[in-house]
Amino acid sequence: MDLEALKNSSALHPKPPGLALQYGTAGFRARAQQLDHIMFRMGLLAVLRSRAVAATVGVMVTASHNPEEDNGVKLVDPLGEMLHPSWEEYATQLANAEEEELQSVITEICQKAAVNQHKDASVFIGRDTRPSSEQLSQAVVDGISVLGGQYHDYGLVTTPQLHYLVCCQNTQGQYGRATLEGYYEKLSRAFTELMKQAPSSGEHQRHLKVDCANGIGALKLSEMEPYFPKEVLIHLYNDGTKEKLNHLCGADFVKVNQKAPRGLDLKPNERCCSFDGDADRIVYYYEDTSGHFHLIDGDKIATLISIFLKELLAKVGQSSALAVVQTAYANGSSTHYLQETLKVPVHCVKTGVKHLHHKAQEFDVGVYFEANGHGTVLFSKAAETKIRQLAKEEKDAEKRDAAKVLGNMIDLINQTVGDAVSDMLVIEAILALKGLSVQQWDAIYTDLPNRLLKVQVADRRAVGTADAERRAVSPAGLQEQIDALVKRHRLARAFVRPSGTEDVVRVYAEADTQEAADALAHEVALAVYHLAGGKGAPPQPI
Ligand code: G16
Repeated sequence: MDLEALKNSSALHPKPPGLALQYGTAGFRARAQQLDHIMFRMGLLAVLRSRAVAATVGVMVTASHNPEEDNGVKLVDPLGEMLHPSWEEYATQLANAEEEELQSVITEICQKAAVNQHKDASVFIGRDTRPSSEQLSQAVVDGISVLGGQYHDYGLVTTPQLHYLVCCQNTQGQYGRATLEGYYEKLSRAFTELMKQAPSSGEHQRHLKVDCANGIGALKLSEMEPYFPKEVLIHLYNDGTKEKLNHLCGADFVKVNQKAPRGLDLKPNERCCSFDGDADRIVYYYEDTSGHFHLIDGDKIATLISIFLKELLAKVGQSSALAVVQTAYANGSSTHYLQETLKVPVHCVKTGVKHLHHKAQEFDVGVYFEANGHGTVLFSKAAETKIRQLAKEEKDAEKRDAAKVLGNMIDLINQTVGDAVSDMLVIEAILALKGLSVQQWDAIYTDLPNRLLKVQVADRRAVGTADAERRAVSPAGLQEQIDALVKRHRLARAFVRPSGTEDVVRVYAEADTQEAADALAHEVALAVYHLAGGKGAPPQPI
């Protein structure tokens, strides 16, 4: 380590005095102007991580669903997973070290994590379309360079594309080619194969309206369009040419507000979807002829995929292979349908795809989705090998065909992380293959009415949780109040948790009617406000 060079380079990316940030649900998030030193230091950390694992790692500059003024950084591990939790602590330590401590913190991390400073380091970099992203990714480059790491800057990419590229690089091309063209070709080849099997539904052309949140999804979908089969027509809205990123649009806006995004002209019964700012989440929706908005969120996506995979797995003799992973936000009706009707085991883990991904790895086929539309499917090596073998060698035509469809599904799904583009194509293929309309999909079960709220408090860490975030353990008395409030409503459930991406406490409530869900959410929000040091005006009734 060239200490003089480190000192000089770090001085160009100074840490604002007193600022302390935490590696949260998906990396660091804050106002863009607070992040220059964080980016430089995450460049440093990426080099250390790459040396520790002797592989390429990724750094994605994005704040995903947050407002355009924010930015953030997510680190990607060698197989495209989120950064290993044991390194999140190092990330926080490095981010918050004062200038004079920087070198000793690096040395300490190297000792604790057995990093050989003389090894090669390789980092892939990507960024979203925020105005601040280009400069911040230059700070990442500075951090990588000063520690002698090599980097490849892919520039504007979706977060899942960067995860994919890192995985391809470290599997020597087994997962695919580490280029955007390789990504487009792999996904579109599998999608085209699947669409060839779809019974003609009378709908010769399949139209889908996509709200791109004024983000990177628009750019990348346009690049991919030439690869799509010609009967699939994707219409892009909110492509970033007119409005601000995530402003009144995008998957998070649609999910939280349960209404259509601005900038997309919604016609009755048309199938539409929204991506988030870095295209790793997707939700579907439509408006019926009476103008009623129907949200089809991550839970319904998980359900559709599970139904489809379960049928195919039964055909190839692997019916017990499937499990679903959700979080506390999963609608009670979805969990009930999956467990009681579909008879699939369901597991609940803490918010954050890293937790869902980890749990899903325990199964032969692990479907995981957060209600907010972030998710994917993981196939174990053993399951994939068996499926590929059946697709090639099986004599029974029905079994062989089912294995072929599963094989194409494996190629179409981005197993490294939730991917709005890949998930969209998976859903479009399933709807076409099963001959299902968006209304029929929506009708598989009826969501319990629910409400999500945010409460501003002085320090969100005042709220502590347990049992996969379903119970509050602090501040004292909060859980007792929630329990008492829940008892006043039918089919009710509520929980609170500190956000890991925004400076708020989140409140979720569901009940038998929308009025009851709204009232319960408001009552719980007030309890949080009073017991956890609420800031500003108290939460207002909905
Ligand atoms: C990130 C995480 C998701 C999480 C979301 C909200 O999404 O990747 O797993 O659900 O933040 O987290 P929180 O409720 O802690 O703020 P994204 O799409 O913003 O990167």
